[in-house]
Amino acid sequence: MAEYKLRYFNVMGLGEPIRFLLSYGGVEFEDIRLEHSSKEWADMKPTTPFGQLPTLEIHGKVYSQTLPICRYLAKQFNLLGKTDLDTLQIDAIANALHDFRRLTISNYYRETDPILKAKKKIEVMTNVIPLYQGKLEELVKNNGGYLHGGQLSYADLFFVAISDSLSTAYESDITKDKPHLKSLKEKVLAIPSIKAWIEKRPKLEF
Ligand code: GSH
Repeated sequence: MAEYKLRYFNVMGLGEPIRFLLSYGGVEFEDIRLEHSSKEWADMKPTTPFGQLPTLEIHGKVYSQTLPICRYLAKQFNLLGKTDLDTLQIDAIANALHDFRRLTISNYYRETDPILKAKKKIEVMTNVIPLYQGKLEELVKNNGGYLHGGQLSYADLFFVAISDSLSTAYESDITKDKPHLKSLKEKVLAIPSIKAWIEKRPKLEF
């Protein structure tokens, strides 16, 4: 029986960075996917730590919050850099990526009111996406092909894990015209355990 159980909805979303990390670490996990409007989720919601998913069950105890879960796994797999200051910077980048996804996917792309969505689209396309694309490209350019410290960290895995969702909202490849980001993405996708995960995961839009 898997000692790790990831519970999330049937989208890449915030579950995907955790799935990437578990795959990277070679950890067997149960990938439990719920439907957002299901009775199963309505019944489960009040039993979760803060009423939301993802949660990761480890040896029978349920933990919540994407970034701390990623950070915990990153520690196990040596993806937090060399020094405490490296870790501070890697955490900051991962947190910024979490914000980038929230502003682009949760706030704009999943907006159901068409008038509001059109308004949010202008802000996201003209301000949010160019800002994050530019900042991330600079980081990779100045850090030897990784987001920090010239070596793979969980921030790199986080970026690549959310990049397909970002591309869906952007209606184009999120690494388009950003050669450093593009090559980072290719490098991460070439890691054998990540490659194997991509091949077996469900094919989804975001
Ligand atoms: N701070 C949480 C994290 O980073 O994990 C946010 C989690 C979150 O926003 N979860 C959403 C959710 O559970 C899906 S992406 N929505 C369903 C609900 O609130 O009922």
